[in-house]
Amino acid sequence: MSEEMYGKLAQAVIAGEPEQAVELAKQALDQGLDPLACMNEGLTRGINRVGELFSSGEYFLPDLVIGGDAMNAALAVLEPALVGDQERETPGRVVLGTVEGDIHEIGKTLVGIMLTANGFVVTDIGADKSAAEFVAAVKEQGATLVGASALLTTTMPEQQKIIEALEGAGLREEVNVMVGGAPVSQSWADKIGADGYAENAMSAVDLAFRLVDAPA
Ligand code: HCB
Repeated sequence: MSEEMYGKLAQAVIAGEPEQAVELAKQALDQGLDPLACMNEGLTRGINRVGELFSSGEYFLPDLVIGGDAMNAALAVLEPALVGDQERETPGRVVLGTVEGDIHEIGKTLVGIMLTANGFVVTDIGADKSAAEFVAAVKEQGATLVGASALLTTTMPEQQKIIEALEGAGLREEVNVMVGGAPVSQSWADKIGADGYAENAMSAVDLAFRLVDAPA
């Protein structure tokens, strides 16, 4: 039954049907399915397929938009179940955002949800945010960890600018930077001097615990 539901969730994203995706997400929770599996096996599989269809020229920009809308709408339904009740002491404060020039927000939002679910205090500054905006948020929140997302090869260099801006502000010693996003890799993270790279939201949580030196 769960496989069938994951398939339907994926299909709602591929077809770009936000209302259907929301309805299915509600049904999945009612049926007691694991929200994380709904995310990974259903919605994420769907949005990855949308990306493939876009790459192969079968889908166009509007298809990406409605696929993203469907994913975001269902994610909002799953979010409370993913986050759960927060009662323990926080392992750390994180500033999270998508870099300047880049409006992709789904992956970053998902990372934020999973970090929150694991007790981190997350300030999500949104998408298309400059290095200066990241630094301002770090100062305001007293964060010791930054998560910077980039989904375009053309916006990846903005991650390096964030590291440089933290250096310029004299904050680099106390603030770790983790980078992610579909085109980002460990070798890119090493090249720009980031403290870590995470391939997905779950590995971002593991990495965050390691970087703030707190037990998971
Ligand atoms: Co967009 N887009 N897009 N897009 N898009 C991609 C990213 C392409 C790969 C599609 C393709 O060509 N196959 C491509 C980029 C090519 C490249 O540079 N290599 C592309 C393009 C070209 C574009 C436009 C330029 C299209 C155009 O206008 N002609 C345009 C860019 C606009 C801009 O940003 N300036 C554009 C626009 C859009 C939208 C707005 C229509 C829509 C986003 C909607 C939204 O976010 N609200 C969109 C979408 C949906 C995609 C795809 C299909 C899915 C992205 C996504 O949400 N993935 C994507 C194809 C793909 O990536 N497969 C396509 C799902 C999430 C869960 O994965 O990788 O974002 P994720 O995040 C993971 C992981 O990377 C990691 O954890 C997350 C959770 O597991 N992670 C972090 C992410 N950030 C992290 C930060 C950390 O610190 C740690 C871990």
